[in-house]
Amino acid sequence: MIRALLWDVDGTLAETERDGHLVAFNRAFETAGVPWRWSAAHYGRLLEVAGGYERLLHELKHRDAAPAGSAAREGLARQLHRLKNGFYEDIVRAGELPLRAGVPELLAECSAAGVPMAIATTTTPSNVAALLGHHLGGDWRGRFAAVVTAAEAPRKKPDPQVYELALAALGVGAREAAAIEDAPAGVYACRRAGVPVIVAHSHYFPDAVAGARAAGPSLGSGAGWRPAAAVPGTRIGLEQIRRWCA
Ligand code: XBP
Repeated sequence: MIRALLWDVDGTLAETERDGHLVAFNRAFETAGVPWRWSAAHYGRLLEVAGGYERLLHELKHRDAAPAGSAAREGLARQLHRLKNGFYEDIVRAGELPLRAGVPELLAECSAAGVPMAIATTTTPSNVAALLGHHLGGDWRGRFAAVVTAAEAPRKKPDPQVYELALAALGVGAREAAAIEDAPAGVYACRRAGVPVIVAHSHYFPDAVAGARAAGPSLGSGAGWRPAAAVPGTRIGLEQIRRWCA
């Protein structure tokens, strides 16, 4: 029986990669006087590298215009990442990153039913605080029994660390929780932690991922899911998630 729900953040709660991080990275490049910008397609490929700082370092290693020494590259990546996270917060506060369809309803359903929830993301904690503070208000933390981010789980997905820490904080076994994810790395992390996972595809991750209990286009619709949603209703709710995970 599923007793707790674990939430990924980027791509799952909101389309943060396409509409948030990518835009913010490009603003950071401009501000720092870096002579390149990332296209939406190039960023999609870069998402194979987990972590914004790591993504920047990867890019710097492959750009002729980047500093030659590793210490200089790391310094520039740190500066750009700090700038990017500041711009990301600006974008959130400007209301440009709405929660995805079905997310507010499922959050409210869990709270009303007394089902504890955790955030399980390897993004920077300030990004999580900005997004959830904007949408859920100043007491957003109180809605979650645990919040695990890159600060607590430095080994990024697909490493299972973030899910293992979330389960430990909640005090539930892996099979007593369900995770909501969008990306293959998140699904692998869940599988390695033994957590059943439901995938709501996002802009950058539209394809099926092996090992998910169910996958579909949006928590806001019962249509297009595999296996098909069986609980009547216009969105994916707890009862449906429990059936998929049973
Ligand atoms: C998403 C990530 C993050 C974000 C950028 O992690 O890989 O790196 O793309 O955020 P998750 P940072 O799927 O666990 O939410 O720049 O803070 O790393």
